[in-house]
Amino acid sequence: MAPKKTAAVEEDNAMLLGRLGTNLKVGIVGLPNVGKSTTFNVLTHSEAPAENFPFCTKDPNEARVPVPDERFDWLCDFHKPPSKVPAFLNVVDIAGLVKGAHEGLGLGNAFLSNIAACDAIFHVCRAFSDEDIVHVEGDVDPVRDLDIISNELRLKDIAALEKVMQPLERVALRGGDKKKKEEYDMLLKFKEFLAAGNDIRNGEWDRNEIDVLNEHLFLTAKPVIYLVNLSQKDFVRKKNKWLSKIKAWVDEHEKHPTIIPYSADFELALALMDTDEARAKHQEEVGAASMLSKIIKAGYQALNLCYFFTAGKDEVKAWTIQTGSRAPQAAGRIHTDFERGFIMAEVMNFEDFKEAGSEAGVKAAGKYRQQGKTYVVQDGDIIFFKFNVTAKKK
Ligand SMILES: Nc1nc2c(ncn2[C@@H]2O[C@H](COP(=O)(O)OP(=O)(O)OP(=O)(O)O)[C@@H](O)[C@H]2O)c(=O)[nH]1
Ligand SMILES: [Mg+2]
Repeated sequence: MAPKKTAAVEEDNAMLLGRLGTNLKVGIVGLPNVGKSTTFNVLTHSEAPAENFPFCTKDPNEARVPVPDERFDWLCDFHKPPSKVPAFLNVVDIAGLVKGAHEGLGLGNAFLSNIAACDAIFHVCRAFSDEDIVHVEGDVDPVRDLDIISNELRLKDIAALEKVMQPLERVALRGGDKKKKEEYDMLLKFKEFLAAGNDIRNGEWDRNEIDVLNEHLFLTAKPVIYLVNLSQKDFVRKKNKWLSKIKAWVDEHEKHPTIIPYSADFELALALMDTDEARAKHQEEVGAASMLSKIIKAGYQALNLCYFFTAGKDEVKAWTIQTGSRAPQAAGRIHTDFERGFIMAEVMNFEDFKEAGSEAGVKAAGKYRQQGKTYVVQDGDIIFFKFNVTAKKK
């Protein structure tokens, strides 16, 4: 059962675009045959089909991947518990999108509904040249491809808006119903914003507008991380003729631009090696490092998620919460009783714990804190909750 939100948290989250919750997903989106499934496989250690033909993926593949965290590893090493539970990122591999998808071309609308079910997007864009790998547009041009994908998503949002505006239109134009007119005008504002080539996530919206946007969860409201798929060679030498053009495109289009250059091929080569030692040796020899951790962490952050730890000799666990959650809501992730009967959170900062080497040491240093209901939990806090189980249900 989803934990009840406290009024304070609802207030804090009121200005955020997107679904609330902790079970959120990132979808891998891009043209057909650009390396989406290969990326999905290396990210999640899966074996989804990733063959050299467009529309190899039809139905979405979904998997979860542990979020790499040195603090978590350190805590596990320290406590050596039998149970170790990291945080997870849910990733969905989606079918390729082509020009005209919003009108049903390619795999069209089914595919777009798979994106709608995600909360953020890894936009994979092909910047590797390989004569043998079919490109649906005939040649490699990632900037053109970025335009194609972002246009499709916008056109789909415009079509969705038109659908909700249609029944309101007559009422709005007659002007009798003030509320309906206001709603219509707001939707029209969104539509004009999109039609001018902007994505919803990059707009400045007030509280009322965000409420309405969150009723519709438009595709272009989802945060996007641009993953630029390079050849192994270009990735290793950190050079590719498209990179600066891609960066310019993303900087021009995004309020918070995030681009991660990587090579699906390089990651696959690493994945196929037998041991961690072999992987480490290869990375050192070629002078390039795997980007998977960075990609996973960026995806997790784009979902506006973070985690706190509970740590002891039985278990070390990372508990996913929405960034900005307060202590009772975080407690509710563990058990609803913890939220209902919340008394206080005893909190240690990870670095303080690492430095002191024990709870007693943190206490002696005066850094063991007792926090109340309004405390905003920080990423990586180590928490012990005190609660009263006899508290009445509200
Ligand atoms: N040379 C090279 N080939 C790659 C790279 N990434 C993927 N490929 C190849 O490109 C082909 C398509 O890869 P997929 O991962 O199936 O691509 P996709 O985007 O999931 O394709 P669809 O599901 O058809 O949309 C496969 O033959 C991959 O081996 C890369 O970085 N370099
Ligand atoms: Mg695929």
